[in-house]
Parts: sequence; C-alpha cells; structure tokens
Amino acid sequence: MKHLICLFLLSIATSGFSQNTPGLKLWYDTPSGTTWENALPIGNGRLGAMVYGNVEKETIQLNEHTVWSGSPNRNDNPDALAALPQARQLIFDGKQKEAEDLANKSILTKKSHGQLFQPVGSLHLTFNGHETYTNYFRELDIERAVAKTTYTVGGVTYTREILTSFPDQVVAMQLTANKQGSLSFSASFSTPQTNAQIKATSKNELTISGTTSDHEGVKGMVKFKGIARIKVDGGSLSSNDSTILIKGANTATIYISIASNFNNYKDINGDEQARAATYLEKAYGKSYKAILSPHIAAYQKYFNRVTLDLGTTEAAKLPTDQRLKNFRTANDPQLVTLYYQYGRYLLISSSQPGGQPANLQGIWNHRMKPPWDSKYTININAQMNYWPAEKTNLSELHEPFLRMVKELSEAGQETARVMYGTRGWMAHHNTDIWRITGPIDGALWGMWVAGGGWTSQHLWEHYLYNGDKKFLASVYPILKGAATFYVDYLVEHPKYKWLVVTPGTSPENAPKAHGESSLDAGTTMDNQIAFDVFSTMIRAAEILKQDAAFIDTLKQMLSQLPPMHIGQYGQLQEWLEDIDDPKDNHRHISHLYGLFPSNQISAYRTPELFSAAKTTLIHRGDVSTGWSMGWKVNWWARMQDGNHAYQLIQNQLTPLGTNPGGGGTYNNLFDAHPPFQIDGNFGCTSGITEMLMQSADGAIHLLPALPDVWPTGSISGIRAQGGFEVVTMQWNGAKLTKVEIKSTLGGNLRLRVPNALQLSKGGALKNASGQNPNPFYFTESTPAPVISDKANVTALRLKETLLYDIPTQPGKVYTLIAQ
Ligand code: FUC
Repeated sequence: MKHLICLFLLSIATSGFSQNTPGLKLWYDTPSGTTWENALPIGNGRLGAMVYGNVEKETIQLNEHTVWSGSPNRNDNPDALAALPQARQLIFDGKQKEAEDLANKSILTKKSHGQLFQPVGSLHLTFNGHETYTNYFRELDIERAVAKTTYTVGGVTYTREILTSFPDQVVAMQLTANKQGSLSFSASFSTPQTNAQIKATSKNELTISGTTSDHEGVKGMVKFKGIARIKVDGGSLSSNDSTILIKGANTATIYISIASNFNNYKDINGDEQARAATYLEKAYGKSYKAILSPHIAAYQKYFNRVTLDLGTTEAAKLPTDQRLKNFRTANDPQLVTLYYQYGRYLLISSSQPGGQPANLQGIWNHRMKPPWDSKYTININAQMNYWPAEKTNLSELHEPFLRMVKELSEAGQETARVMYGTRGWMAHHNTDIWRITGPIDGALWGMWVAGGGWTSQHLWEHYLYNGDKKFLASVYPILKGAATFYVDYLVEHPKYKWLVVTPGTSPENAPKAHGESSLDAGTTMDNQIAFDVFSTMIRAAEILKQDAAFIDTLKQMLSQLPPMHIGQYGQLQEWLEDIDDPKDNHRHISHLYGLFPSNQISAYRTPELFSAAKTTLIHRGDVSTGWSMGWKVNWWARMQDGNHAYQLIQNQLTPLGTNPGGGGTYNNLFDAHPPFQIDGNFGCTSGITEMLMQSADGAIHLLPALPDVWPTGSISGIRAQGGFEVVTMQWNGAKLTKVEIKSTLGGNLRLRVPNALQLSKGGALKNASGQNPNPFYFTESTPAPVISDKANVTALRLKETLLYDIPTQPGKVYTLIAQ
C-alpha cells in the first residue's frame, strides 16, 4: 500500500509535464531482426508498410488495401430455404446438435469461405559493410506519422526516414549520411505472390506486376503494380535484371507507388499500370521535404484533435519494448497515453475516406494466407475497429466501414431472399472485400444472422454523434432493410410465445446443455440486436417522418421480443434457458452487447441487469484473447469500475506469453490475439475513452471510471453524442477542476459528474432529472428482466454523482469549474 501511495504521489508530482518528456514515439535500441511484429507500421489508408529498421539488410514490407485473392463472387446457399423449417423445428424440440448438423449440410456455404487479404511484396535494401554498427536507434513518431532508423558505421551516421504520404499516395523514403558520398546500397523487390514478375525497368526503377491467387474456387483477378524509383544526389546508379545499385551517393530518395485494378466490390476494371504510374510521376517530381510537410499536415488534421495527459514518470524514459515488459509493475501512465494515441494513429493510417475499412490486421499483412484471411469478422472484430472512430474525433474515418455496411446491404438482399425467403438484407458473421454475405466456416460460427443488424447500428451511431439529417436520410433505406429482415425472420417461440431469431447463435459459444451446439432460438445477443434494430429504425422513421404503418408493426414486434433473463447464479443469461456455466471463460461475452456498445443495460435505469452483467463479467474472468480484453476495458468502464478496467489494460499491455492462455501486446504495440489482430488496439483505445467519458444512458458522464492510478490528468478533443466536444477536461485528486464543452448542434447538455461544478463566469448549474430533453440522449426503455427464483440480485452501490442540465447554443463553449 505504501508503495502504491508513493507511486500515486510520483504520478501527481510529474503530471502536466508531458511536453518535457518523451513525446508520442515508439522507439527501440535494437532492430526488428526477422520478427514482423517488431517492425513499425506506417500507412495512408490505402498503402501499408512495415519498417523493420534492420541495418545491413533493411526490409520494407508492402501492402495495398485492395490486393485480395479472388474476384467478385457470392457465396449464398439456396438449399437453406428448404432446410429452414426443419432446422427451426429441431431447435424448438431441443435437438440443437441435429439442427447444427443440418445447417452444416444444407445452410452453410458450398462456395467461398471468404478471400484472403494478401501482401504485394517487400523492398530490400542491402548495405554491404554495415554488419557492425553503433548508436542504433529506431522510432515511429506518431505525432508526425514518420518512421526513422539511425546508426553509425565507421564514424559515419546514417539516417533513414520513411512515410506513406496521405496527399501524394506513395511511400517515400529518404536515406542520408552525415558524410558526403557515403551512401552505397542495393535495392530489390521480393514477393510471396506466385503469379508476379519483378524486374528492373531502368537504372533507377524496379517494378513488380502480379495477379492475386485463386482461392476456394474463386479465380484470383486483382492485378497489382508496384514501382520503386530512386533519386540520388551525387554518386551513381546502375541496375541489372532485378536490382538497382547505388554507389557513393550523398542522399537517396526512394518513391514507391502501388495500385490495383480494383474499383469496387463488383468492378475490377481499373488500370493498375496507369494508376501506379500517375501517383509515381506526380510524387517523383517532388523532393522528400516537399512530400513530408503536406503529409504531416494531412495526418495532423486528424491526429491533433485529441490530446491526453495522464502524467508521466521515469518509466517513460525507456525504450518501448522495455516499458511494455515493465508495465505491470511500473507506474507508467504515459505508456497508456502512447497506446491510446497509437490506436488513433492506426485508425488514421488504415482507414481513410473512400478506401477499404480496416480489416483484422488493419492494412498490415505479410502472409499469403493470413490468420482468418485477414478479412472482416462482423460478429465483433470489425465493429470493434470502429469503436474509437466517433468518440476520439475521427468521425470521417468511419466512412469506409459505413460504406461497407451500404455494400453489405446491397449484397445481403439476395442472401436474405434466396436463403431465408425474407425481404430486407442480412449478413452472417464474416465478409471480405467482395462483400460476401453467406454463412462460412461451420454452423458453430457461421449460423449467426445478425451481421446486418449489428453493422447497421454504426450508421445510427454516426448520426447520433453528428446530427446530420441528410446523412440519416441517405442511410434510412439501409436501416429499414435491416429491420425488414428481422420482421420476416422472427418467429414465435412455441413455448414462450416471444418472437425469436432462429436459427441464431450467441457467437461462437456452445453450451454443454445443448450438446455443445451453438444453434438456438432467442439468444440474448440476438434479442438485443433485434431490439436495437427496431428501436433505432423507429426513431429514424420518426425523425424523417416516414413509414408510419411500418413503425406500428415494429413497435408491436418490439414488445414481443424476449426480455433479458437473470439466471440462477445472478448472471445475465446468455441463452433463453438458464444454462450458463459459471466456469465458462469463453472469449465472446456476446450477451453483454447490451451493456456495451449498446446501452440497454444501465446502472441507473436497470439496476438488476447491471448487477447481473457484473456477475457475468466476473464469471468469465479477465485474461483472454487480445480483443476480448479490449472489450472488457469498455465493459468495466461501463460498470464504473476504473480499477478493474485498468487491470484489463495491464493484462493487455504485457508482452505476449505473460498471460497464460491469453493475449497481450507485441513489441510494436500491435495487439496479440495471438496472433496479431488490430481489434484489440482499437477496443482498448475506445475503452480508455469510456473510462474518462461516456455518452450513453441519457447524459455525458465525466470521469465515470477513473482508476486510482490516474488521479490527475487532462484530455481534450474527445466527442460525445449530440455534437458535443470536450474542448478540455482537467481533473486533480480524481475531482474535475475544469471542463469546457463545445456545443455544435445546440440542445440540452446533461452532465453527470463526480463533484459539484459551477459556471466559470459565475452562476449555479441546474440539477437535472427525468428523461433528457435532448433527442440525441433519448433512452429506450429496457423491458423488465425475468429473474430466476434462485437468483440473489442486489443492486450495486454506485459512486455518488451530480446531474446537471445546461441549455446550449450551437457554436458556443461552456466552461465549468469546481465549486
Ligand atoms: C472470431 C473470434 C476469434 C478471432 C476471429 C478473427 O471468430 O472468436 O477469436 O478473433 O474472430
């Protein structure tokens, strides 16, 4: 305890001095070697590169976001329609295993189980004579989106800087030495692609041209072209078949352009050659410096919107991999800040408007057959990638995901019609760049029908943050289509008479009581998603004054969905039957969708469910796969338990191998499922925001889950629903000292805070009660739960808070200080 107090004091003492401390950099005093997860990621949303920082043999591994195996294809299974009534009957008869067998035989796809996101290749630079070196240092500066490697050989210091330019759409690398004429190296390409050619096309240009692979019966037809062109100052350039030699240069600049023929999920008639050449010609005319500044400006337009200061300690002075090793025992709040901002860096770098959404590995992959094909798992992982988008002020970067939802709504109409005989649209648990919507992998995983329902909620979330009615009107048909699928797919449960999704699953979990089959009727997550799909659709229709008759149908059906159930152990039931195993520590806790990202379970409105959610979280335990721990940070934040949320951050921020049976973090701060999966990075970044601010449950809750280790700090730039932006929020001794909130849309600002505040210009704040009149904070009533007779449910004791209402006007900033 004494030790802890000392740590707190140290943290208080040094907080606020982040300017003088290591900035937002990942840095190391050793090269990556052959370990891809040591290399540093750079990206511009379309191009991704992993920079190894090796001295004698440098590798820059390259990706382009549209380089996927296969070509436009669908994977519906039309046999499903005939099998559907029998599958339902088997489930209602308690023969889940037989239903699963039937689904495997007649509902699962007979075609592609999804295509592969594939690498383009790597650029290799060989520096003969650089085997022995001193003063080694490499870094990724996430304030500038530039990576750097520097070292000394024979008294000469060599420096390499590399970026993936946002405006110029090329990878640009500059190599310098502090002595004229010292740069001599060779450059060559390699690729794991089997259908590709590499050649030197002139004394300073290398090309790589290829077509992606066939996979699962789908012909590989994405053509890609990569060009690396080198410009030197001094020295000489020459080439043989496939290698460029640079001798005695003062500086060298390498421009890498990559493009594909991909236009959209239905069209691959683009001209990859012309595209790659156009980007290259434009960039090649510019110096590295001329590429650098606009790149930094374009990046900082997003990145600089949010700053976070949790204090800093001596621990921050060590290289990043050392800090990761020490994090569990050291007090290193600045590592949390770094990790938080790294999540934002990764989203900016892997998801840009007009491009593809960040996939399982964002945009960084070196394998021809990456884990889970590096595609989009939409029963959690792809959504998690976008949890930080709105709240960390990167709303525009949500666009690739939102467009994917639109494309799924197009592709998924046929799936809904052909497989289930419904109107509307749906998707199962996975998709890829071709927007497949059929069920894949096996019924245990694939027989989940809520991919459309859940992803469509991101459209609503985008509206709630920005209040753009035009946007809402443009996506209204997608919301309506998602709801229409449910209208047709729901059936009456013969025993309980509720309307249930069946077949459905609680993602990837299979209760022993059901013969370890996941197929069921009315799983809690399916009910919660149907609840959200209907209630958001009703609200969208009311806002846009449309479809009155349809709203009546939805309201009627909404009231017939199963309520949540609290089971014998006081847990939130995962299934309609009370069959949860309190020892089950499955990574998916899908029934807590209702706690986060949804808001059906609330500390204030549904205290029994809130208590049951906590029991469930405790049953499932902490250590798990990386993404599961990331989700748990958000859940414990919603439980208003900052110390437990922090414990999950500690679990996540450990080197891989530290958590027996669980995930952790690689040296480059990539999340480890394991293997690398980027969702955990994004999930944790969202969770850290949720610890400091939540906009849910009818109010903006400030410091809802502050852990004891961050008694003092500040954050600026995060956003809340209803167009509110936290211009700054400062706290000291776990009490808010100053809060400035900008209202962009006007409306009532309801704040829940841990200590009494007043307007800075003087004047008391009005205490709030009842439903928040601000429509962006409307809370849907959650039906009363069904509670087992055996359950002992007591409402949790909450920390005391104050609730204020402040009327706001668009464009105005409201400054509050502690009383
Ligand atoms: C889901 C998860 C796995 C993994 C995969 C990509 O299937 O259950 O843990 O994250 O997606």
